[in-house]
Amino acid sequence: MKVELEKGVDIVSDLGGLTSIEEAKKLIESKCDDDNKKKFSTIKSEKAILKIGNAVALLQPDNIWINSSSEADLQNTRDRAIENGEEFKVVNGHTCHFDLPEDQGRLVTQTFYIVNDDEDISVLAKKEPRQVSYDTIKDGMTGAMKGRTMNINFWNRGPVGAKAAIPAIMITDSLYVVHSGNILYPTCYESFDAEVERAGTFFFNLHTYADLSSENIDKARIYMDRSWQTTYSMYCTYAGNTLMLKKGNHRFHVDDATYYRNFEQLSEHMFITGMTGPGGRKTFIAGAAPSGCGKTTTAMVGTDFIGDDLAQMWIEDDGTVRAVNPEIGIFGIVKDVNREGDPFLMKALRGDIEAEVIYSNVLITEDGTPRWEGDGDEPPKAGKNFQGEWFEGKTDKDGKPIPMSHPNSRCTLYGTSIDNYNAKLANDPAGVPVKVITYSGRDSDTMPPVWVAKNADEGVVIGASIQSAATATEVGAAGVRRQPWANQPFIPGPLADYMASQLKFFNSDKIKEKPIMAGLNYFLTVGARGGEAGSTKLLGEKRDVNPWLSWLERRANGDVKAIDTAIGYLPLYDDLKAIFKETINKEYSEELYNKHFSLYADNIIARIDLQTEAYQQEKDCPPVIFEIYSAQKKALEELKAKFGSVISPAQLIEVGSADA
Ligand code: OXD
Ligand code: MN
Repeated sequence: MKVELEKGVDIVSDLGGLTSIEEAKKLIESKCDDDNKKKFSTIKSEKAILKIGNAVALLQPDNIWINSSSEADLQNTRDRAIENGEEFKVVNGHTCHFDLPEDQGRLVTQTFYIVNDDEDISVLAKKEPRQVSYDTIKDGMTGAMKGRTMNINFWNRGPVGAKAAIPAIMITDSLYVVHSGNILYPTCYESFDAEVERAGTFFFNLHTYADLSSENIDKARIYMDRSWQTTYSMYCTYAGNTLMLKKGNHRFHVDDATYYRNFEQLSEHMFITGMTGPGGRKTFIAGAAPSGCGKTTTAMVGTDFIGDDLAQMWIEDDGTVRAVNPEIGIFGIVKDVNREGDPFLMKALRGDIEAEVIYSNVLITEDGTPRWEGDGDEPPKAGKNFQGEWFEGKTDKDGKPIPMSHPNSRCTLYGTSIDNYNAKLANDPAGVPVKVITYSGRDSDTMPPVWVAKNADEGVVIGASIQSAATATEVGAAGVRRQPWANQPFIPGPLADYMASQLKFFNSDKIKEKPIMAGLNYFLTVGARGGEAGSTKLLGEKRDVNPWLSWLERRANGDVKAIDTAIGYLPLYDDLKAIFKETINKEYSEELYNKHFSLYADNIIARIDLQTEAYQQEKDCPPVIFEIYSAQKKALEELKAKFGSVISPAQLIEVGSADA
């Protein structure tokens, strides 16, 4: 069901109580010095002015600071973040910020959609009736900025002028949030009105850290009001909970694409990267992976890195699928980031090149060096982290060792600080043409490293079937969970609606060059493929990502054939052998290939059963998904009857074809 815009009370406007532009302007100006008054005069959108006025009336700051994103304002932000103690200096001119121990990831149980009566949302999301949220916001936000400065930012989700970009206003009292936003989003301060006009809307975000403390963490809330495209965040600072352009507005962008763009746009939790193939051609890949499943590392393997987290896609008039990254920076997990696996990122993080970096929740040693688990250096003996002093062997009250850094500790830096970032293309409102779509999860024992859908319907079903073990990005998450399209935490409406819009998009006649759609999995373990029982050692290495992407690059350009199987097209050994050699100079043995690409029918069938059952509970699910699941299951059962439950690539060729 289409989310109805402007339905129900707009909470900030109601609580602020202002109804005229004049009143709003007067109140805003009364909190601005001359410089900020002048800066504010650039903004003409009446809707924006009224809403900002109401935010001021609600939060009651002493002063207002307008972020024009001039060099002086960027510096002002850095300075104030240090002055107010939200950040402190570490080596290489970088800074560090600590979130509360309870606020180290997305607070999923305190994150709600504000809903009107009878409104459908994803069965996997939490909702709260509008009136309950109204009362909580009233309690938490009224006067919360007394004695503080309100910072008002105008950022864009995407390059200014891009077809799928939408502008946003972010209001916050946190300088860490402003500083992070400056690094992560393109400014649209100068062009805000034009962007609102072009996009037909803007997102509005309110954050206050309020009376922040561990004792008050129960009061933390992250609210998304889909009807008014407005977010509210309070009593927390972790960027995934506060920098609402990221996941808060991504959710609105998903709504926008699903319901309002004629099935010609998608808003995805995907990296975007380019691979250079034979003859120097460039092929762009957009790939989905759940939070904490290696998306950043995968993106940086490309020769032309564009983005590591989000993609706005659309069908261009020339029939290509285009994508822009709504962000210009990286808010990346640092755990296990080291020189071997992430050479470009490490150059920036370790100060080999000049880069602006904000660390969060890492360990800082006495000499100011940021350290984290898996950084590749000799572990330190002591330091300071978000929990206070840390020393080797420190344990919690249950005697469990406390790691030096939080598994979700992060680094925030500009894309331009990464050597292979293609700034020209990343900032181009025309986007990049996408020829490969990938979906991956964290799957230790079921799917092969790479397989390609035979058509768009099967491609959408690959996305619908992603599963992942819980990661540190969400506070309190556990177990293996379904992660449809790796976008599930951010799909506000029913999954059936989202699925229908994906099917329409990828089957659209307007697309002249259909992207290939593939599953990717580099989390298979030795134990699951006939090695030492229970071994969780990865069957491959981090660097194998390059050959998998390179094979897809060649497949998308018609250079390689494949095996036609029950689950889709699988690579041929000889092609992979050559690609491994060429890209990472690795001898790829046929034995490893057989482990990677044998189909484990029982595991795949169990996965299909689980997904079928789950989707049967969704209302109005497009029937094609069940047709595909049951056809795949039948084909796998036939293979199993013939060959047993593990079917080798040679056997797959015997019954299928190696010429697909
Ligand atoms: C992120 C996330 O921070 O997905 O990107 O949690
Ligand atoms: Mn993410």
